[in-house]
Amino acid sequence: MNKPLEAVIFDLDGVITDTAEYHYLAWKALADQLGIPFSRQFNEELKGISRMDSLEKILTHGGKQARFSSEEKDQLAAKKNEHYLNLINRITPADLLPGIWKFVADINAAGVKLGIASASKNAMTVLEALGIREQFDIIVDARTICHGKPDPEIFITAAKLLEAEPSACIGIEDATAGVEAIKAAGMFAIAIGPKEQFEKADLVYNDTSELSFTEVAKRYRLKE
Ligand code: B16
Ligand code: MG
Repeated sequence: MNKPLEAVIFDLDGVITDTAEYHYLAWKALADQLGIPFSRQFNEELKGISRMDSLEKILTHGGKQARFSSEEKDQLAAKKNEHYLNLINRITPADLLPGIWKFVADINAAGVKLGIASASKNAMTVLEALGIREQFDIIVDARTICHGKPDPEIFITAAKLLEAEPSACIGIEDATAGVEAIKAAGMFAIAIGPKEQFEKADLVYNDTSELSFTEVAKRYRLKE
């Protein structure tokens, strides 16, 4: 039997809202301009990965990593971010993924703490546009950490700020790198997405509409 649950720590993009699609569109536009093939399948490798690491992966994928100076890479990343900011400008509370508002409210009602662990430097803007920022006790984003997912730093930092034991926390992610980070932090991992992609997760749901706090708390409690 596990310790009493102290906190639930959410990834943002792809779990709370579908900004993952906007990241895809913005990277695809940049890759098209650079003449680099960019598929949805390749995009999966970028989920949860920081902006600069994503750019490096795209350039390497296209065999163009040595073509740009570090200033030029900064400009390419800034261009992608400008496009992304234009896309997220249209976000409203209606863009919360199905079931998320109730799931978060049920966690709050149970007296369990809530945190965000997002690799995005735009996390605060997105949470505010969704009208859900106030529901979270703490927000850790890419600006406050040194190592990106799959390093556990972001989840460990979130647990520390919440004054919770990592082993008494649940982390929720839509990215393979994110689930790896949660497990490396010593937490119970819930993945959102296809089961075959998330062998390391403790629980996998196809989409957020399946999240039920009663069920999740039960599965967490029973985990060895
Ligand atoms: P930004 P998450 C991650 O957010 C995204 O999954 C990833 O695709 C993106 O490259 C990264 O944030 C950086 O985002 O360019 O806005 O700083 O899923 O960890 O909430
Ligand atoms: Mg994500």
